[in-house]
Amino acid sequence: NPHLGKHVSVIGVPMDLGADRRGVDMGPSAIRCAGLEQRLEHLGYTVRDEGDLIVRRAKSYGAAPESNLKYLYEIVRVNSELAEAVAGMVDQGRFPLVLGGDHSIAIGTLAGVLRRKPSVGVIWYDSHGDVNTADTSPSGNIHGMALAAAMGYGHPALVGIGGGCPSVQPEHVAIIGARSLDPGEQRFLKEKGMAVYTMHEVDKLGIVRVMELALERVTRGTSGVHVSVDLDGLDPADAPGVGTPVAAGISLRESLLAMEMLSDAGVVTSAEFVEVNPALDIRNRTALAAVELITSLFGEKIL
Ligand code: HAR
Ligand code: MN
Ligand code: MN
Ligand code: MN
Repeated sequence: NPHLGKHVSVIGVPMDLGADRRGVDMGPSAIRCAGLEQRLEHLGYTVRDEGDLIVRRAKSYGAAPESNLKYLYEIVRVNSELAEAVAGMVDQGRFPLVLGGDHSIAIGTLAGVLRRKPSVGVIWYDSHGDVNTADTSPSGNIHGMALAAAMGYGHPALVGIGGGCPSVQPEHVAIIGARSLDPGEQRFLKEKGMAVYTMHEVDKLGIVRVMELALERVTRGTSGVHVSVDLDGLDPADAPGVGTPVAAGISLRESLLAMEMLSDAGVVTSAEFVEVNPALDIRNRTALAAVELITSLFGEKIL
């Protein structure tokens, strides 16, 4: 898989403030524990583990007295560091592989990527849309606002992460697996004309057709594709260790096929795997699923 390059940089972001729920901060450790580095090396990649960013996790940190956004300023600080780190990896010709942590870290990953590739396509694999803003969010949890922020919508501190980098364009995004969208999110998605492959489309068309359509969408007019996998996109039977499970999701089998199709397309330039919560998991099953998805994305073949 020459498109991915031979060199991968792994960075962990033990962030749980965006979910306002403990445990998801252990995600990077659980994914490493599940054998990530060895599996990638076995595929012929040179892996550099850049370690974890530091997240100051205390009730008092990062509160935003002027809004309902929980832990806003600590989330902004960590994501700014992440954007810096990811941009550096791109500069060095290394593939950025980001391990979460809650999904709020996608803001930093995408800011870093966008600074170097101003028109990147985005696959958002998730049971949620994550297109809330402070005005529409029912929870104030920033992980439910990550995609909107990356597109330039929401609190200026979130939108400004990465120092005025370009925004993700609505026509360059494909959301896959959606089955829990808030009313404000439904309005946002329709208004922006976004490509949302909900479970209705996954069931009706099948994952193969959905991935073909999604790939068409994210590769037209873009110079690379970022793959953002929220493990709650999978069915809770296959990925029980997530903070906000939603029933009737995409199976692990379908998800592996989706990753294989992304790999075969040869367009993926960065990726992140988020929302693994070992405190809620069963024998690290969700982290193991994440590693299987990652190796499939990196071109692993059965035969
Ligand atoms: N839509 C809800 C909110 O914004 C729940 C979103 C949270 N869950 C996630 N995101 N894991 O994908 O509060
Ligand atoms: Mn998400
Ligand atoms: Mn989700
Ligand atoms: Mn364009």
